[in-house]
Amino acid sequence: MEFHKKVLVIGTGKSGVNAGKVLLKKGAEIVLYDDRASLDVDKLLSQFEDREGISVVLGEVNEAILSGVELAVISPGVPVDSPVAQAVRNQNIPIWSEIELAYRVSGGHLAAITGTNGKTTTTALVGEIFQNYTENSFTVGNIGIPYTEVALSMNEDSYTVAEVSSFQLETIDQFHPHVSAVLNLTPDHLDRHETMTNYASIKLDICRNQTESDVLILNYDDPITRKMAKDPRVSAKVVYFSRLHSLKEGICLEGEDIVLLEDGTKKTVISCQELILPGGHNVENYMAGIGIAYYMGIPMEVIRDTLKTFKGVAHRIEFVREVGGVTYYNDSKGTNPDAAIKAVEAMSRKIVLIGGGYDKGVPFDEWIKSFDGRVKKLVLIGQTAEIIAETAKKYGFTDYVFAKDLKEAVGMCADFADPGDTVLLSPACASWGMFDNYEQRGDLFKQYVNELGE
Ligand code: UMA
Repeated sequence: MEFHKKVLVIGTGKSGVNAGKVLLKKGAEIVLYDDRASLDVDKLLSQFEDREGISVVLGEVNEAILSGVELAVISPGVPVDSPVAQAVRNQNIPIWSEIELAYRVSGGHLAAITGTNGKTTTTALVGEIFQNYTENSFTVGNIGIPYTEVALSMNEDSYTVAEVSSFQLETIDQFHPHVSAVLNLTPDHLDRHETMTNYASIKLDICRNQTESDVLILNYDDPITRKMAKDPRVSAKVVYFSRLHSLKEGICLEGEDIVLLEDGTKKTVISCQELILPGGHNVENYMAGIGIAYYMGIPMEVIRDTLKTFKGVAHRIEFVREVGGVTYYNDSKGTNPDAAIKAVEAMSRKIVLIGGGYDKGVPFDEWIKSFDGRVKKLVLIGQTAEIIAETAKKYGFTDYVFAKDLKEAVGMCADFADPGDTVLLSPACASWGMFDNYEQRGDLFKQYVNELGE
């Protein structure tokens, strides 16, 4: 597919830059747009082989930037109701998500995973299974590697697993995975999607181009994803996984064993005893990963071998070190209350918890309720610190303090924690505003923890 067109690329982070490179290689002329007027243009352009065919527009949007533009490719972080996206729509110019562009220019076997939590771990697991099956495999998307970064290296034999966020799904068109999965749905990103109904609906769009020969994996234990099977957009075969119920078809537990039931036959996949990652939520991630890999046609032996060795991902309940009998865990990926609840529940010791960050407009009630005697002190940082404190007070939890930044928070935690306790960074909030991303927040946490004396 060639693009002899003028294309507006909205956002110049890693999605925008890689989308731009793909478009240039495919013969397009590109206009890079970013709302940060102060952006360093030389630094931006230094990421491209040469500057031919590229123009840059920064700051406020005016209609002139759309002159001759036939297509826009939008980065996930740019809202679809932002002034630039609205201007594009007003002129009836199609807007593609960066993953849509990648999908159109790539090929091969595609699995796509969405949901509120567990998608990075599940994507990493499926990616490792694919890798153990064929070197011609790719792990892309919200996990941190833009799909467009590697799309042109794919061919019809490639196996790709993409972690896709609601932000990326909002502007798909023909994006069509053979196996898709919606792992669970709890409040997140409501500042952008406004209602849970809208957020859930965008997530289910992952399957809207699938046909009867495709598979949609859904969590039976989650009331929202269970009901999705009835949505008119679902043409794919639905396969449920369940940790809490016995199923006639799908993936579930039989005692300690994870089993896969299909057309009246049962395959025992693995015993939970053989799995490395702790917590019930990880059993769900494993189950989803098994289903996705199996329906992508990967032999069960490859799946099983990978399950036994898979060690999870950085920043997700990641052990950092033990100092003076206190263990430190980095769960910077706990960017919403539900993810943070899972981290609290996975800890076996009393917790000194660091929480707070960017305000996505989600309630913190369930998170505070999950403390339930487990959290002995809460150290609050960021934009949401006051809101969290107010919620905590409502439930009678007053053991909180405020820290001016993450460094001070780590120091306070080291003082509050006694031998036998755990210090956990699991903020229940996005990192934006204080940090570039959750990786930077987690890396800094690990750095400050490693700087603590013995
Ligand atoms: N920008 C604008 N206008 C806006 C907003 C942003 O011009 O209104 C510009 C910024 O100035 C910046 C650029 O857009 O220059 C950033 O684009 P981006 O936010 O889409 O960031 P990328 O670097 O392209 O990273 C994106 C994802 N970021 C977001 O969804 C916010 C990354 O997910 C993803 O790993 C990457 O693409 C590759 O696919 C991160 C994320 O936080 C991890 N995801 C959310 C989550 O997991 O909860 C959805």
